[in-house]
Amino acid sequence: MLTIASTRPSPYTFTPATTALLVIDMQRDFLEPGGFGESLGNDVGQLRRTIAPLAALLAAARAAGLTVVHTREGHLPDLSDCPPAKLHRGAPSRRIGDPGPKGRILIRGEYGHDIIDELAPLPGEPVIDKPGKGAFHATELSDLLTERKIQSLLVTGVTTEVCVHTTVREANDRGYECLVLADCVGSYFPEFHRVGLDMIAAQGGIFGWVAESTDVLAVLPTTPVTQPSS
Ligand code: C5J
Repeated sequence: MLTIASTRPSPYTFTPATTALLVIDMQRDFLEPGGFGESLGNDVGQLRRTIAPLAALLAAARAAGLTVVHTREGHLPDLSDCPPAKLHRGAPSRRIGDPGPKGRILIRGEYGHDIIDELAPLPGEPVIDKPGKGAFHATELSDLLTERKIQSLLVTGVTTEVCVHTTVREANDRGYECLVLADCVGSYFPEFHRVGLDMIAAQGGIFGWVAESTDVLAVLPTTPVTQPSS
C-alpha cells in the first residue's frame, strides 16, 4: 500500500496491483490541428502541455506493471451510435462525421480518431472505444476493471471538464477511488481546467483527489507489481 501525502484534499492511498492508469481521449482529433477540437474554435495548444508529463507517467506505470487503459471518443462510420443531440449541437466548422484533414471527424478507424503517436498504446493494452463523454457509458470498461480487481484509478487525458470529469463522476459512483493528475489533464479553457480540478477535491474530495504526476512518480515502484489472481 502506497500513500501520497501531498494530494488534495487529503492523503491518497493506493495499491499498485489494484490500480489502473486511465488515459482518456489523447486523440489526434482533440490534440492536433485540423481535428474536431480545432473545428469547434479551440486552441489545441492548450492541450499539448499534457503530452510530456503523461508520457513520463505512462512509462513509469508500465515499468511498475500497472494496468493501463486508453480510451477514444468516436463513432461508427454510419453514425448510428451518435445521438442527434450530440451531432447537431454547437456550431462547429466541421461536424462529427464530416471529412477533415485527418479523415472523417471522430469516426472510428480514421487517422484523426486514433491516439497521438507520443502516447501510442502498447500491444495488449486495452483501448476502450466510447461513444459518449464518460468512459463507462456503453463500453466494456466496467467489466474490464472488475476482471482485473481494480479499485483505484489514476486519471489522465482530455478534456478536464468534459470527458475527464464525466468519467471521474461515473467512476466515483461505481466506488473507484480516483486520483486526477493535474499536469496530465488539460482543457481548451484554462479557467475550466482550474475549476474542474477544484470541484473534484472540494467538500472533502467529493469526486476524488488531485495531485501532480511527480507525486505519483515519487512513490511508484520501478519493477512490476504482481497482479491479483482471478
Ligand atoms: C470533448 C473530450 N471535449 N474528450 N471530448 O468533446 O473531452
